[in-house]
Amino acid sequence: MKIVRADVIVTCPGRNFVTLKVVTDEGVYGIGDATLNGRELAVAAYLKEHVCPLLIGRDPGRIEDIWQFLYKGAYWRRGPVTMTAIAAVDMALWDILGKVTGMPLYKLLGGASRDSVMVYGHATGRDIPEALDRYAEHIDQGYQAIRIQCGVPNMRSVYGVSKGNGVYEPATKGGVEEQSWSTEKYLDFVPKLFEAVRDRFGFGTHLLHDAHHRLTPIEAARLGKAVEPYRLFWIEDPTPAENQEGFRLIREHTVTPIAVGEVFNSIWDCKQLIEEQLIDYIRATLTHAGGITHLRRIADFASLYQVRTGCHGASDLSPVCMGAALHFDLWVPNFGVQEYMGFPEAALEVFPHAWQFDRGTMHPGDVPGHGVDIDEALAARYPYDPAYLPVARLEDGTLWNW
Ligand code: CS2
Ligand code: MG
Repeated sequence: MKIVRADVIVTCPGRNFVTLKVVTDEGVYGIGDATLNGRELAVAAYLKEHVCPLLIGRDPGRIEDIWQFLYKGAYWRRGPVTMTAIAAVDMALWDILGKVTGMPLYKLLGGASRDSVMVYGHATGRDIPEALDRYAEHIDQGYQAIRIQCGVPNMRSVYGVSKGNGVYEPATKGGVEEQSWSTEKYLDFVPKLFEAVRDRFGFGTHLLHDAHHRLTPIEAARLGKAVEPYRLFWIEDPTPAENQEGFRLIREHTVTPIAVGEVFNSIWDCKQLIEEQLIDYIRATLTHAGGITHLRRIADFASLYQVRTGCHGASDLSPVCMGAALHFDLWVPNFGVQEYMGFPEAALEVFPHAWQFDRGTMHPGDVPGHGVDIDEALAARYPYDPAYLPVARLEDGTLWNW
């Protein structure tokens, strides 16, 4: 079997997605997600100009060799664009292998380690009452794990709160939105949010929260310590993780669990965090961390240190990633939780999928491969529509971490 075509499909059914389709001489094809929110065309060009031509004629079954060829062969290793492009190829090749063998991806990896995958939903509100109402709705839908994000009094804008009733989407069209941020106002407020959740709903659900890189290590330590009575499942991205040893300071002060990694693209971004057990969950994804071939290396390394997976699953990772991630989650022995933000209706139509949602858990289905396809004719009706992630500024104007 040989690869005869590799096409990059850019579409915007409710939001932008980039998909790679790899076609073999026997007509079998596989698809992979190559979406990098706000930098979609960089990955599309990397694939079109520098990767797809090098795939033609290769045996799609040599997944590992192609991964190593694209990683080492680039010379300029790592980085979100390179690793997202490699991930898309990898996902497509594993999809082909499943179709050729007639096996769902999770069985190719080693079979199911659980019956279904626990996912967490997103309760957001402009204030505590509204956020609590959304939290209640998620409990009614059967979610066992719920992330809560809320507006902060006297702060003009805030991370993670849906602008309407639809799926949370941070990227904005027509330019870069400038949001403001005050750590002081946030740290004064957010413990009250968690107290309100526990007062109204008790401790029967896993409570998650995303600090989205906004704090310094000592501020993160202060927050972790302050919220220990509310027993969070995790605080996510408490501080930027370029300086992995900074997390030692957080660990010295608090037992609140930490999740990091959605912006990571290789094992090197999290090696110290894992081997020093500075985190409890690794959030790296199939799409941005080199696909199944690399993410399972990260997960296996993490399992040596009792660090569990908590894959990123925002709506800006495509339904292709969602489907493949559910296979990965069903297999991976050190599974923690899977994020599930949902998708615009148009996206679910462009990407037919086998996965099922059932009261806070999901299953990838048992069709061969990862179980997600792309309707190219429908995708062509949604042209790329440039959109950028916001930036955050402190109230004195300093450019901060969004
Ligand atoms: C967030 C994301 O889901 C999360 O944990 O951090 O919504 C993130 O802001 C987006 O994926 C960025 O594109
Ligand atoms: Mg996050």
